[in-house]
Amino acid sequence: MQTQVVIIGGGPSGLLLAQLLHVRGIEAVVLERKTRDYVLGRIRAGVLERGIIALLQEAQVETRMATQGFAHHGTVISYDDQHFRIDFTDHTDHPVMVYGQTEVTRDLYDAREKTGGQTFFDVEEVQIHNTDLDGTARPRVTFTADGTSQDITCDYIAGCDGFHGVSRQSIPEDRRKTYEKVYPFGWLGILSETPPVHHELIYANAERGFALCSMRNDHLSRYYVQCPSDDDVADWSDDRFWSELAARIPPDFAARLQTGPSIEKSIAPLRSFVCEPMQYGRLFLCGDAAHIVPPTGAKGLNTAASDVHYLYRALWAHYLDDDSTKLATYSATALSRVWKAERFSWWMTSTLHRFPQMNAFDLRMQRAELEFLRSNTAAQAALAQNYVGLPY
Ligand code: FAS
Ligand code: PHB
Repeated sequence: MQTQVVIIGGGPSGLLLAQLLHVRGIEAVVLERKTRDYVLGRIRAGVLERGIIALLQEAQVETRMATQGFAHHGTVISYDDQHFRIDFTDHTDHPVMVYGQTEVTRDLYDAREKTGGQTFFDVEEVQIHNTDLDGTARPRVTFTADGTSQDITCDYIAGCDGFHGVSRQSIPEDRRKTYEKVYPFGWLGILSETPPVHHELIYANAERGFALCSMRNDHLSRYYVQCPSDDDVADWSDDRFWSELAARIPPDFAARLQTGPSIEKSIAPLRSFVCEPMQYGRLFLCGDAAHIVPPTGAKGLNTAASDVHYLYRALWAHYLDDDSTKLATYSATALSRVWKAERFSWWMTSTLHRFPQMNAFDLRMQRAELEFLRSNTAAQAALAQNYVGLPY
């Protein structure tokens, strides 16, 4: 087979890139290791920055966001049983949109199917060939689908296959450097068909650990509590979860917490990770294939979107204007914003979580950070600008 772009990974990065390229008449083939239902079954991000919302519009994706999304103009932060609100719109003129990653991915799959673009599901043994630093040769991707071996020659490969994919590993080890910080805790998350405890998100720093109150809609709540990284989700009954959550949020919120059975419950590890560079010849990495953030700043999906924005514009300039300068500088351009998202996610995680090894001084520093945030307009503006999304 021949095509212009092979996209490895049918998650939000891969699908958004495929849709944007389609709108510009650029052909892409998507390879996804799992089934569509499996991909849609993963409960992940919940908050969209203005950038990904604009990209979905540019990709002509008919999202249900207008009817099922919720604009949030601020968030609540609590510590030591007190809480304060940070107003996004006051500081940035932008809200964020609460609309689950699952819904974004569903909208993208629906759009993909309408284009008739080729998507292979359940692929196995994906291998990348013919990539070199100069990008002289046209790369090839081999894989098996339905037991049949396939071989695609293309102009470019977009590695959108997440942290455990093949793309990053296909860059020779001596040509890539990785940066990593593994946090000494994870997030236990549940989904419950209960009304959210508050109409905006609550980020709570409590003596017993971090908690986050989020939602998907008026009758579907998403909650998280910090837990030891080696905890087993089987040890967390719903009752234990609800009592732990209630103990970590301010009493006035805890008093109106509506509990119910969990319909999804899982523990996600927290890490910060970046691979440099994000390209090798004609292979380009997007999203979790290149970087991971702790979800505290709601930057994972949103930073994948900014990578896609840069790669889409670079491919568009190449194919339509014969200008390959953006392709040559993709990694540097994307990494400049990636590192700012890494910083914000690390800062939110460091400020809101209780680390096992914190001493009395560390705790006072954390409280001073939160006191400064509560009392200083510039500090709140800085958080708001990062949270709604730095410009592309
Ligand atoms: P993804 O991992 O979503 O998609 C990669 C796709 O590639 C997958 O469908 C995978 O099956 C496929 N694939 C892998 N290897 C392949 C191969 N060899 N061949 C073909 N296909 C292959 N972000 C937030 O902002 N907020 C959150 O609350 C949040 N929670 C998260 C919880 C968990 C457990 C995880 C893992 C991530 C979470 N994230 C969160 C981050 C998440 O939203 C990612 O940033 C987002 O999914 C990135 O999208 P992709 O880059 O498309 O990667
Ligand atoms: C979510 O709703 O899943 C969510 C919201 C904000 C975060 C992380 C997760 O920072």
